[in-house]
Amino acid sequence: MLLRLHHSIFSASSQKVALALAEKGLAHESVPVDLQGGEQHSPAYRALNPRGVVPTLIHDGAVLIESAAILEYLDDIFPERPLRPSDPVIRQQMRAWVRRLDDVHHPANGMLHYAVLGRPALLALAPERLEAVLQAMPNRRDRALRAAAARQGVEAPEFADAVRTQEEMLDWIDRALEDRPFLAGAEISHADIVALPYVARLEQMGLAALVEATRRERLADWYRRLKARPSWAITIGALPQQVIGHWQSLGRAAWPHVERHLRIRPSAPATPSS
Ligand SMILES: N[C@@H](CCC(=O)N[C@@H](CS)C(=O)NCC(=O)O)C(=O)O
Repeated sequence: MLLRLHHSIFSASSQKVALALAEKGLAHESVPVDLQGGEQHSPAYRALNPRGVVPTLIHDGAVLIESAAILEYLDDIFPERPLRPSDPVIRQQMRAWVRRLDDVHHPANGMLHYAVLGRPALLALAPERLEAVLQAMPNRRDRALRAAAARQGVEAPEFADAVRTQEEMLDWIDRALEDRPFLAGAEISHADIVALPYVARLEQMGLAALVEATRRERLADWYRRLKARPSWAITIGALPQQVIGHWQSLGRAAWPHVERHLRIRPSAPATPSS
């Protein structure tokens, strides 16, 4: 059994698969893909993943793409330590969560990331190089969002939408936890694993107050419990502190632009917790 994960430690989609592998106790080989250097568009990588995105998991030679589908595959092939509820209704609810997070919140997370954290590097590129970076992205929606992040940053209408969308995600999570400890029932499942990287990214961007100081107490408790698991420590929790510190200072500078789009303003100042 050989599992090889082509990924970036900074990518939310990669983190989902890394978290699932960790929760299931599956050893794997790690192959970093340099997203900033454009390695995702190299012919060798695009032969594995035609959309030029991470992650890609290789299992005994089979090439697996799309993080949500990879999570399903891992539970099909390695049923020990299941990450899917056995009740068909709750399992359906879990899949609805995953779909919503992927379709709606993933692009919003990317918009926030690139408008606040990735923009300085994009603007440092010569205009022709920036254009080439954008044109290399085969998916039109991804390309349009990246262009808006680069050209208008926090002033882009897509940025305001993304802030509201991620705030809505926090509300949805908080509400779902009213009668259950995890998003799809009594145990951790794909739903929690897919949501966690997006909540973590808000904190890593110095926006922890959105999670901690808005009286979304069930959300804050869920987040604390997930961060206490060993799977966190070896994935999202292992990101270099130097990078997180840099992200938090960029996030602090962007805070006024985030705050003005919020429905519920945090009750405490947006001090980052590291
Ligand atoms: N639906 C895909 C989305 C993958 C995705 O968007 N990956 C991002 C990182 S989180 C990426 O590789 N972006 C490439 C780029 O920035 O050019 C999945 O879940 O696997």
